Amino acid sequence: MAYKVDHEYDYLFKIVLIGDSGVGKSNILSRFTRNEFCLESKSTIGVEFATRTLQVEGKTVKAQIWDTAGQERYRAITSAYYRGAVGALLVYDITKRQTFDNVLRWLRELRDHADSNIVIMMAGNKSDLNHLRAVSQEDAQGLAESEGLAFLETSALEAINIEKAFQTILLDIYQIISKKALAAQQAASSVPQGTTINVNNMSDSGTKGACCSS
Ligand SMILES: Nc1nc2c(ncn2[C@@H]2O[C@H](COP(=O)(O)OP(=O)(O)O)[C@@H](O)[C@H]2O)c(=O)[nH]1
Ligand SMILES: [Mg+2]
Repeated sequence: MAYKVDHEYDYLFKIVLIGDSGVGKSNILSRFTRNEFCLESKSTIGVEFATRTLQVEGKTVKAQIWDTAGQERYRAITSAYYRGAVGALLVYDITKRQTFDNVLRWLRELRDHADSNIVIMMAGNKSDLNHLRAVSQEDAQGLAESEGLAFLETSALEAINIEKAFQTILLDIYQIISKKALAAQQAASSVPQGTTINVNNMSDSGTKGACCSS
């Protein structure tokens, strides 16, 4: 979802939270949108998404961040969850190796269900529990590089890098979108006004008459 509207905000970006159950997705969301943290583990928070409006490169951007509501436990995330998402925060727990090993599974899930241009940030959460660390920064950095992901370690508990993680995703999305808008503008202005483009002449394309009649 990347709509441009007139009031309230310039852009609305849908971002999805993914990763194994218990890694801290819901607390990352509550930290970012309400500056709250909850030590008790509640599998289902119940909200589908929460929003926060912030400035990105002088534009007002409304981030609409979707939480799984516990569905990841049952591998029951539906494609509706991913539909229209322009960003993803893929979270693992630095104290649980299995949650890091599953990052590749979540990436496959994204490739199957989400837009191929989706901006992905991998977050190694619970960085406050360094004494229990089971995933090194080097391993994570290596995976991020080979998969072309941005990467940060975060702590929802201590509010470390939560802002930065979302700011980075939103900035990347904004830059992709403004580049696209610029390219579209340039393409439009490079066609002299009043020129007729006859689609039916493009007979080799295999799309003759598919969308236009002359
Ligand atoms: N120490 C620590 N615990 C965290 C952090 N983030 C979440 N937790 C705890 O991890 C558990 C699971 O968090 P939750 O947000 O429900 O994970 P979710 O299943 O991915 O949504 C809860 O007990 C949280 O309090 C963090 O950054 N540091
Ligand atoms: Mg949750």
